[in-house]
Amino acid sequence: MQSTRFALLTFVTSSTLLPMAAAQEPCATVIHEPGAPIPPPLIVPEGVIVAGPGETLYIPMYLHVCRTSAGLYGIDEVALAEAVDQANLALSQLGIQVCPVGEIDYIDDDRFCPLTIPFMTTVLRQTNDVPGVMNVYFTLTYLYCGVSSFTFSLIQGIVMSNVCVGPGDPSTFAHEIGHYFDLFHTHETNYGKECVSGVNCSYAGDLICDTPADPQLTGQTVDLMCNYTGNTPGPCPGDPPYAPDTDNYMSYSRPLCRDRFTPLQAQRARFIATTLRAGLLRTTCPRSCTGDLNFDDVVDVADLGLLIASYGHATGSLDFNAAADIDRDGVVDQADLGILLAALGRPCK
Ligand SMILES: [Ca+2]
Ligand SMILES: [Ca+2]
Ligand SMILES: [Ca+2]
Ligand SMILES: [Zn+2]
Repeated sequence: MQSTRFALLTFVTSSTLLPMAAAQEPCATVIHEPGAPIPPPLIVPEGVIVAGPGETLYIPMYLHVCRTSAGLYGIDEVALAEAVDQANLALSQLGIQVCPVGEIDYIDDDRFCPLTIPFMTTVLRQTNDVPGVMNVYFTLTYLYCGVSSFTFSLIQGIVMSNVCVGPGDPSTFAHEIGHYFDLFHTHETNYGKECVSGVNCSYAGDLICDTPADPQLTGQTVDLMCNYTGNTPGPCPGDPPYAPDTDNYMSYSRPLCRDRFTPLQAQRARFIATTLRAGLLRTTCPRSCTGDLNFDDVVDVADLGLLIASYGHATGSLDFNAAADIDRDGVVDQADLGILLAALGRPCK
């Protein structure tokens, strides 16, 4: 990756950085949400078989694109497809791939685009979400580059800022998807600070032993060649100074420096994918045929059940399922039911 990285860095230094980029929080994902119980540490059991090497885990992902009420400022479909490709390139290190399913759900609402009020992130993630898949919302925001959910988070789903994708930031989307499979920031301190010596690596920091202790990187402590330039002393007695991994996707290093998940991060993510997120797992990318609302490549009574659960609901209602609105007129009604019934019993080809 070294030569690619150098080329990308050259690209960024010779072009104009977004003026807002420096002030924008890299990631707003937190383990301990206000008012929620502190989750117990997540430890992958010793010797657990998570999946065979090379066995890819496929995760269906429903994409929602926010625009203003006038239909402006939505991420364009080419940029969106590139963001997904970039994420999958990164996620291949985890043996995980995300599969866009269904039609893009456009949400035209000035509350969400531009997204300027933090609470709207919560409201947005409960808007038009499709059950049984990973929901990802792209919008214009300068509050953060992305926010995700752990398996234990109260509100599920990912929100990505339109300005944190593309050639200048090929890593934020993968970082947020990493959180979705319970990968923590390498600088996480919810469970205590990880010693530079690594002595407490299994129960402090990110709870992962092949990621070195990280003092929380910033653009100020990582240079353009991705070297750590800080001199923060380690947090434990006898610790040498920090020597963090500036390449790690789950750090706050420069977006162009992040190009690595470690083997133990892959083990954690695959363990979570095959256990707590097992309901999302597919053996291949779904075909997304008409009427297949749960993306299992067959139109059957399960899909009918999903449509009925959302029946009569319009966009904005908590029970509105964007996938059940087959004709995409903003309401799940008789017309959608008719389309599904006509397809009932058919496998997706
Ligand atoms: Ca660690
Ligand atoms: Ca189905
Ligand atoms: Ca409809
Ligand atoms: Zn994060």
